[in-house]
Amino acid sequence: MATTRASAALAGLGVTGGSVGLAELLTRLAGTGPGPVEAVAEAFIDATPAWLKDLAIALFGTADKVALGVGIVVVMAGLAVAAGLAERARTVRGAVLLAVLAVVAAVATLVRPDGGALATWPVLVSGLAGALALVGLLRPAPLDPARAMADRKVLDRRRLLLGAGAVGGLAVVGGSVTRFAGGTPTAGAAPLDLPVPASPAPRVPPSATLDVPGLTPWRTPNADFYRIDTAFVVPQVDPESWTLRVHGLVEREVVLTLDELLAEDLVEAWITLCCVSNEVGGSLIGNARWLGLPVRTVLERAGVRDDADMVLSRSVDGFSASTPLEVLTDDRDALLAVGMNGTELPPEHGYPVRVVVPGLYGYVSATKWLAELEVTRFADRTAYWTDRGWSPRGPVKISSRIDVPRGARTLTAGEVVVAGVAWAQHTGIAAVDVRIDGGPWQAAELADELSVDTWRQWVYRWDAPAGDHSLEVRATGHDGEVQTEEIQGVVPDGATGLHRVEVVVE
Ligand SMILES: Nc1nc2c(c(=O)[nH]1)N[C@H]1C(S)=C(S)[C@@H](COP(=O)(O)O)O[C@H]1N2
Ligand SMILES: [Mo]
Repeated sequence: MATTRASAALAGLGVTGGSVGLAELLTRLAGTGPGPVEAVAEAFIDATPAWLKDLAIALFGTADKVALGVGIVVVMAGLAVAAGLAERARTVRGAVLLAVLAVVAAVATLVRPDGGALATWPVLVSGLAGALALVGLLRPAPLDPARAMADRKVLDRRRLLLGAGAVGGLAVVGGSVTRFAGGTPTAGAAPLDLPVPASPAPRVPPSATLDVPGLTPWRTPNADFYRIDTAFVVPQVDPESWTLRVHGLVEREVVLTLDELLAEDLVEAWITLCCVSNEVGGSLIGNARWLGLPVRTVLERAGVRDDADMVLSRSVDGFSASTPLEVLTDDRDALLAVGMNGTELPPEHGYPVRVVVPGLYGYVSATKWLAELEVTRFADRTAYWTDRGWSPRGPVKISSRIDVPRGARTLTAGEVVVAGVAWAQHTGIAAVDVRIDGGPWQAAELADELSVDTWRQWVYRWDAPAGDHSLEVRATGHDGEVQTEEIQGVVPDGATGLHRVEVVVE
């Protein structure tokens, strides 16, 4: 009895799913490093050039990882079906395809910063098992009628294998779906005994916030803080064994444990962090109260040599950021942060220690899951995103956003409250203006400025006549810089242009 195409496809799916499931299970049991799914996803992310990252974030926003997860499942399912069909067409052909996939996953595991040669055996063993199972399952039935009895046994064995494979496949799909749908695991972030700051952040006076419904809150709660990173699975860092190594162009290497860091005089500061991939009017920005040790303290201790002009911060998962030395040694609150809004860092925001630097986009400063600071030179080292087409330096560009009214709304004629936020980190916002239908710029009212490192809320009360209208906003910094109208995309160093909202007034 020849196998039908449908059951060959099913066998491919079952065997592939089962062997991925086995590899994940063995990896977890052995504790050797990343599983194959994570390794392949992260290798894919690492191969992502600026335009593709840009597209993924534009299409999926902070759900980019869910999209990648779904994409991987779909591609794997396609390859699994192909392996089943190939095996049916010709014995061993599908098995070779599975073996090649296993080798690809093994290479991805090999090159991961948390992987290595030892971490590859689960995927290789499972790949081999899958390949053998596929051959066994789809082996053509013998033509010899004298072996009818044996045939029955073969069929039973096939059914058994198919069942096992299908269960494995379901387990993988189920596990993946719950993982992607449930977001990232938050286990493992042991609460830290955060000290009282030696230099506390200022209290936020009521005058620093505006009471406008729909306006973004001045302080972004941790749970609402945007998340952007290359980690398909959130790195779990053990606070007990965590160290920061400061090396490179220094007089003496410094190694700091978490206890040592927490015993220092810590500084608390309000800092607005934003992503270079934030489109004009976008939401990849948040404001939090960070607690940490000034980066300059550890740099002073290490003794930076005169020929250095950059610090490359590296994470445990292979990300890196190039930060100009001068912004880490001047008097701004560039922090090795351990606290965010009064608690330890959430796992997805870099637990236990990350960098936060006022005035720079995250990709050149805000390394999460920090592992080391290499004091170096822009001429000698390049950072993660620089290697993928982004600028080596990324000072934040002055910008502003309209939060209310939201676009495409129908409003009632009369007073309409227009409000939003504006930012120019480490320069500060001096003025915000609003323009209706391309007319003259009109001054908006500003909430008080708590720090030049944070965004500022603004409001403009508009006497709205009936009709279709466009609202635009523009910010001016304390240095006199006026937000440009010139439109530029996010690559290579941040978007420019004005945020515009279209409304209908009746
Ligand atoms: N380890 C690591 N740190 C990282 C990144 C990353 O991919 N890996 N992304 C950076 C980027 S591009 C930004 S915008 C900020 C975002 O920080 P958040 O996720 O806490 O908002 O983290 C930065 N730090
Ligand atoms: Mo970013």
